[in-house]
Amino acid sequence: MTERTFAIIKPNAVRSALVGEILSRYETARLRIAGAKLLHASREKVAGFYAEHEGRPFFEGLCSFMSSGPILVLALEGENAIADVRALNGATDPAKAAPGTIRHAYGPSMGSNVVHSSDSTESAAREISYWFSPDELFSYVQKSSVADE
Ligand code: IDP
Ligand code: MG
Repeated sequence: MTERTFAIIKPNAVRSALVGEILSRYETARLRIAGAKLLHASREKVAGFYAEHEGRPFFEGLCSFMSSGPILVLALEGENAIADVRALNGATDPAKAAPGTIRHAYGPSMGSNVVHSSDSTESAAREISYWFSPDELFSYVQKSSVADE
């Protein structure tokens, strides 16, 4: 089923010049970039995004880290996009992430694990609308080679 999911390239990955590498992995997996914005979120904006984790021991550190610099927020569209982006990103703890995943390749620790992605249909819908307005989202056909147009 064609669906959209939400992803973030976290501040340490932006600072480490990994934006191109990570976007390339998503595009190579036939995911289409439906929305993309570089922004520096406030602590309050991040806290609202991660509201489900409020009260957990890592919450304050997570909010500080995620508001420490620019992030790239993404809406990604494709067949099974939600599960596929979770699989490409890998397990939350980079030490447990499977070889070949983004977190395995680049994640230094659980707290700064390079990328985020939605874990369900419901969270994908909530997260996309939390960061994007409808006029910032686009659908188009992805070609397997560069179109002569
Ligand atoms: P997910 O990003 O794989 O969906 P969640 O459990 O939703 O993982 O946690 C959100 C984020 O909070 C994680 O990506 C990670 O950066 C951070 N986090 C989760 N658990 C821990 C922890 O035990 N220590 C430090 N950071 C954590
Ligand atoms: Mg999560």
